[in-house]
Amino acid sequence: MARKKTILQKVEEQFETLQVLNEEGEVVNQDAMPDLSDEQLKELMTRMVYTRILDQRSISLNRQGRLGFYAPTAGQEASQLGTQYALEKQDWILPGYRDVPQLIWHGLPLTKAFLFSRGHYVGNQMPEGVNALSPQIIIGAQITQAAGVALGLKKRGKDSVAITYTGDGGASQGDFYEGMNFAGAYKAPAIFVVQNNRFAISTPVEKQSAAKTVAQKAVAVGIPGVLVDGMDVLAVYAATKEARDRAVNGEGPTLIETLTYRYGPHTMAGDDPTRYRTEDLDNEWEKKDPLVRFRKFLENKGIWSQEEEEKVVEQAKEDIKAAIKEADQTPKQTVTQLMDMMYEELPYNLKEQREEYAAKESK
Ligand SMILES: Cc1ncc(C[n+]2csc(CCOP(=O)(O)OP(=O)(O)O)c2C)c(N)n1
Ligand SMILES: [Mg+2]
Repeated sequence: MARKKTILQKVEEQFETLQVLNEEGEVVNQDAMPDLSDEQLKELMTRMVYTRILDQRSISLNRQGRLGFYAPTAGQEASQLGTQYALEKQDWILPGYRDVPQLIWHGLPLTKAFLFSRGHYVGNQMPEGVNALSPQIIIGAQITQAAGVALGLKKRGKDSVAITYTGDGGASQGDFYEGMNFAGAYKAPAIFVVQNNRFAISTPVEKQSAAKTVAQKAVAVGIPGVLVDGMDVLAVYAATKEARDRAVNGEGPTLIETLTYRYGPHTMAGDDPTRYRTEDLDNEWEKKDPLVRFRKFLENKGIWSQEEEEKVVEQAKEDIKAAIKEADQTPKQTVTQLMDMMYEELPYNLKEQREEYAAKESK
């Protein structure tokens, strides 16, 4: 006798992966095709190519000792830039440590991104008009903050949303549920993006949760959850655009899970992915590469060429060179500056230390 389907099964089976482009760059879901002009499609490709170069250069600069903390992004471009492209300038980004590309395309100058990597306070100061918090290192902490920022935007009657990013590991944190639950209850205009790259450092997603998808976790808090092919920039864009439209229409938050993969190590601090991932798995995911499939799609449309891509690569290299030079010329941060940035009023023990450092720095 066939066993009756459990409630869990019924819920989980509803989460099909949204895809617009298959691995060959062919449109497999015309209904979900976003309404983007040729220029906008090219802009998306430009951003992905540029970001891939930025990743390669950042890894080299880190190895040369010219950058500090760096979390590689290659493989995740469609998830990162497809979501960001659906935003408006007035929207707020609350990123995790791997989400520097979204900040850059939201207006953070490259120089500041490099200074952030070096732990320089200037890298954490967003320029006027760039609505973003600096990247969160504490896993999951930005989720509750995003719910709060979104509620603030709603109370002020702003036509904007708060978007936040975490990973498959972050989705196991208490903050993740609390933030989504709160935003759902108050219909706050928030978008929660979980970039499921299958690993939290070395812990595979299967050990993270018994749930088949992260997207289904939206059900418990009463908000829509969408599962998206995170290697397909058009699907990611389409899902985020819809989430943003819902949010500004007062319909509340959305959870988006993007299925993706990071090609590189977790960070440049020394983990070795060959110890927790197989070559077969790497190869399987590299076949899904977001740049390869989007390039095929654009070339088939006759709006992209190798020459065009070369220009983007050259531009990226030039910009990076100039930005790292500018970062090098930025005066080193002092201990007193760090203290002054942290406290409006220093506690007495730090006042003493500040005096000591001020004396040393003036020498
Ligand atoms: C609260 C907290 N616990 C542990 C860590 C250490 N840590 C840094 S990254 C990471 C894994 C996060 O994985 P995931 O959420 O999947 O994001 P990914 O790095 O894969 O993008 C952990 C455990 C931390 N930064 N904060
Ligand atoms: Mg992960």
